[in-house]
This record gives sequence, C-alpha cells and structure tokens, in this order.
Amino acid sequence: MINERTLILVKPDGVRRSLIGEIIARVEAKGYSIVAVKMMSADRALLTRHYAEHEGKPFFEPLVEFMMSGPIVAIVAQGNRVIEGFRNIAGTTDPTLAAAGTIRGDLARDQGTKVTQNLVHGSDSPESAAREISIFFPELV
Ligand code: IDP
Ligand code: MG
Repeated sequence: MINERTLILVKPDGVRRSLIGEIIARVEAKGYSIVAVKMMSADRALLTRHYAEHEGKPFFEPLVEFMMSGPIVAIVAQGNRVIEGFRNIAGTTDPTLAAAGTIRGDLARDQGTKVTQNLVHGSDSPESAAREISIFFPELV
C-alpha cells in the first residue's frame, strides 16, 4: 500500500538520551514521511491497550512501568511498506543482537533490567498499525 502508515514510539530511554531527533532523522533519511508527532506521558490504561498482546507475560508489568517512567514521543510515519521498513531500521528486539546500522543495534545495549530497553516501538502488521494509531492518535482516524 503506497500510503501505508505505522506507529512509532520513541520510548522513555530514547527521550532521556536525547535521541528523538536522531530517530526521526533515520526515518526521514530512509525516505518515509512523518505525518504526526506527539510528545506525551502514557498512562497505564493506554499502555495496557497498546501492549494487550503481552498481558500475562513476565515482562508485562516492568514494560508498563518502564513506559510510564518518562515522556514518550508518538509518531505516525507513512510510505510504501513503512511497517516492514521501520521494523528493519529499528532492528531486532534484543539490542545486543540487533544488527549494526539499526537504531537498536547502533544506539542501545542491554541494561540488565527486567524489561528490554530498546529505544523504539514499531507496529508489526497493518492490523497492529491501524489499532495502535487509533490508540495514540484518535484524531487521525
Ligand atoms: P518489539 O518491540 O520488537 O515488537 P515485542 O515482542 O512486541 O518486541 O515486545 C514489546 C517490548 O517488550 C519490547 O520492545 C521490549 O521492550 C520488551 N520485551 C519483549 N520481550 C522481552 C523479554 O523477553 N524480556 C524483557 N523485555 C522484553
Ligand atoms: Mg511488538
């Protein structure tokens, strides 16, 4: 889909480390369009909706606590195959194993915490993207 959209989050570790610009720059340099940006503090209710698929997993509560530990930046990016493309430039979940050249591979490492701190979230399918964009940007839907 030419106008495919994805939800990107700069997680609290990315904001704390002043990597908002670096992360947005990588998305733009790849050629995707930024169509919405919002800095916000996510509450438990919003994060429980966003991470519904992970409820019950051992890292769920640490994940919610981490995501509430500071402001985040929610971004909608657009372009042909942006969902797959952003996941590729973000790198794999574990930053120790994420390939060099990716956001997680270049800029994150294992911090020894219960939840993996890996700077960014990116939607993993068209269904997830639509659901997640409606959670963070109800005004866009
Ligand atoms: P993703 O962000 O690469 O899509 P998911 O499996 O959707 O990875 O997990 C959501 C987030 O939960 C991850 O980005 C990471 O912060 C955290 N997480 C995932 N799996 C683990 C784990 O096994 N241990 C600790 N934290 C995890
Ligand atoms: Mg995921």
